[in-house]
Amino acid sequence: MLKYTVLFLALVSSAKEGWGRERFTIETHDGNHIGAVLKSAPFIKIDDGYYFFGRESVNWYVAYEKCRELEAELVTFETDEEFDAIARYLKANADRGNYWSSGNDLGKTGIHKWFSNGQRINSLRWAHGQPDNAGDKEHCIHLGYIYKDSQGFELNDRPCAYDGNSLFRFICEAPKLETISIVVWK
Ligand SMILES: [Ca+2]
Ligand SMILES: [Ca+2]
Repeated sequence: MLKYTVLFLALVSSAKEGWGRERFTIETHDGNHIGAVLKSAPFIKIDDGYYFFGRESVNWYVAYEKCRELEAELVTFETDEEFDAIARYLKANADRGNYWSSGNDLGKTGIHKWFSNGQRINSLRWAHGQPDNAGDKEHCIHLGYIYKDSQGFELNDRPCAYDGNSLFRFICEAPKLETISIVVWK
C-alpha cells in the first residue's frame, strides 16, 4: 500500500496542471509479467518461485535468521504442487537431505502454521503418522526422507533447537514478484 501511495504522490506531483483526463494509468500483475531478465542469485527459479538452498546444518531459528539475512523467509508451501516442485528439484540432484520449512506450532501446540504468512498448514505431504510431537518437544517442520523406507520427501515435526539430531539444512523463499506498469500520455 505504501508503495502505491508513494508512486501516486510522485505521479500527481509531476502531472501537468490543466490536464483534463487521467494522464497516467497504472497496472499491476503478479509475477514477471514482461519477462524481464532478473538477477536472482543466490536464488534459483523453480516453477514460479525463487529459492535458496542453505547447506549448513543449523537449528530452526538460525535457519530463519539466515533467510532473513537474504531478505527472504524460510520456505512456505502454500500448495502441495509447490512442495512437489521442490521435491522434484532435490530428487533430480540426488539430494535426500533434511531441510527446514517455515512451518511450526510454536504459537499453539497442535495448530501448525506457516510462519511467513500465518496460514494453517493444509498439506497432504505429511509423513505417515506425522506430525506426532514426539517427546512433547517437536514444534518445527522440515522436509526429508523421514523413515528408512521412505520413497520420497515428506513433512515431519522435529525439535526447533537444543537437539543435536535436529540440525538441518534450510530452504529460503524469495518474496513474490509483482510487475507494475505505468502507461502515460506523452
Ligand atoms: Ca511458497
Ligand atoms: Ca515428528
